Amino acid sequence: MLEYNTIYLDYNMNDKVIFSGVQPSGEIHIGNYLGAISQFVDYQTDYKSIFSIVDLHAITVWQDSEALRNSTREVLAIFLASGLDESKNIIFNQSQVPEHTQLSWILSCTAKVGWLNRMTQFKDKAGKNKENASVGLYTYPILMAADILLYSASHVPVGDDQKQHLELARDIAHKFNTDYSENIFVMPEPLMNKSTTRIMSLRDGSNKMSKSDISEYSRILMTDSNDKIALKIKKAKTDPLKMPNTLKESESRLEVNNLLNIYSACALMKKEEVISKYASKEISLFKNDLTEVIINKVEPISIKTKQLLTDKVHLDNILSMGATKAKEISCKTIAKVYDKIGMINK
Ligand code: AQP
Repeated sequence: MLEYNTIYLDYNMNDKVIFSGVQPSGEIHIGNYLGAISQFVDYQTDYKSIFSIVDLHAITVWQDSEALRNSTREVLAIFLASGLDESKNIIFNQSQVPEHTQLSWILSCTAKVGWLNRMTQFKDKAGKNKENASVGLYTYPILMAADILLYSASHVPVGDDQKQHLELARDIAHKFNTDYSENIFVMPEPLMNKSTTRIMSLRDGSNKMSKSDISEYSRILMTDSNDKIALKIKKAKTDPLKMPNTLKESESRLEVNNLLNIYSACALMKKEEVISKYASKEISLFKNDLTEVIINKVEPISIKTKQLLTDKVHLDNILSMGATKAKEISCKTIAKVYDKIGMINK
């Protein structure tokens, strides 16, 4: 049986608390790792951290049930293999804590339709076919507000694409607090990623690397074999020129720029240093070195992840214990909220 510290049970509103989620909507790629998971590992020392595998968000678009179960365990295994400590943080899958959906409903009665209509991510994700998108995809930002406010998160790591959703969470919190004349919810602050770099698709430097991209050659998975990584980098789109000499030149060449960003993030080297190391060299030479740098980062995590995935019972226990921890906090928030809005809840 897993034992957990109880330090989270007593946290008060002045603590620095982080909430962040990853959707089990496909296999985790190096963009998810560099843009989010690797940074979670740093946050866990300075913040009380709650990391959720947000399966309820994932089903806003169709998910095969077996694939969803596998992805949920895979995200957890990658969290652990990357260095997240399940005894120091709360790590759980969202659907095991029903308070997320309970609060989401209440907040959907606070938020205004006009606020949701402004969300650009819905427009991007639903595309031209928005009449056929799920209602869940439309109301997704309200569930995200519930995720954050349930735990009095003071900080939320956000990339550019999530800034608008965090603003909405703040608007909802402010309106609720004002409507009921009490600061029930903590106002969450954005925590901008240390590296603001978006990792882009290996096939098209103007689209972000994404789990749901139809081309498997658009992304490096955290469980790819070394040969697969080498092949994907070899096939990665570039241009016929030699490597750029300056940052300005690099930024005008989307695909090469993206590969330089990946190199810089994996090797923990300033981008300027990477540019000067490879200035005017052949792209093929740079690609060989990049492959090595990526393998150095991915291989140890991949090996550990695969080991962890052989023991599903252990992984499911971690999720269940994390959910128990999460519920101890979320139940208190729901009780306060129910009381405030006049629900009889004995
Ligand atoms: N390409 C990326 N570069 C940097 N960071 C990224 N993140 C996602 N893609 C990149 C960050 O990873 C975290 C988890 O993302 P998510 O699972 O919640 O959803 P997402 O942003 O929608 O990720 P994907 O990979 O694009 O999945 P699908 O295709 O299912 O939508 C977030 O912190 C995100 O910023």
